[in-house]
Amino acid sequence: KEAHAAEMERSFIAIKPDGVQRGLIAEIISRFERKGFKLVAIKIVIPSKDFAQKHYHDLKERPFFNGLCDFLSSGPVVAMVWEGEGVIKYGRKLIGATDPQKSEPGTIRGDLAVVVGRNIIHGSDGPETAKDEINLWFKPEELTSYSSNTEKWIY
Ligand code: FUP
Repeated sequence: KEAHAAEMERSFIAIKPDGVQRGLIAEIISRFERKGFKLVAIKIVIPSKDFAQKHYHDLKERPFFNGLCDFLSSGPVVAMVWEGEGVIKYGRKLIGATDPQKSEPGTIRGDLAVVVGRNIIHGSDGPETAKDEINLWFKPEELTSYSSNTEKWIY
């Protein structure tokens, strides 16, 4: 079956400052890559607090919002866009439950994190948030579109 890159689903995935500081960039990228998803955008940035508040605007009424935004803007974040069939939902599966105490072993948070305030990775939770987050973090020209040789063996 032929897979057309232009129609493929995309998700925004970010390695938070704790994941970067702990040296988990390659480990996390590797899990998405080995699954068969395709990396179409990547950069490392230190978001401002204002930017972090925009990213987490849905959570602005929550008691942990301020601390969460301080944390996200405390250091470098690896911002990425991953592409593939079902990448939004399955990406969440790879990531695991929000609270690492409840994440299954085998998931990124289950294997690599301990507490909810330091859960190392973010992934879009649906098609609308994926679009919004990709638009917030990336300019259109930063998103690539390419076919890879392995795809004919994945799809
Ligand atoms: P998730 O989509 O799994 O990242 O979870 P949420 O969007 O619900 O939460 C976003 C971030 O808020 C989490 F990654 C960690 C933080 N958070 C807390 O610090 N305490 C909580 O009780 C819930 C979330």
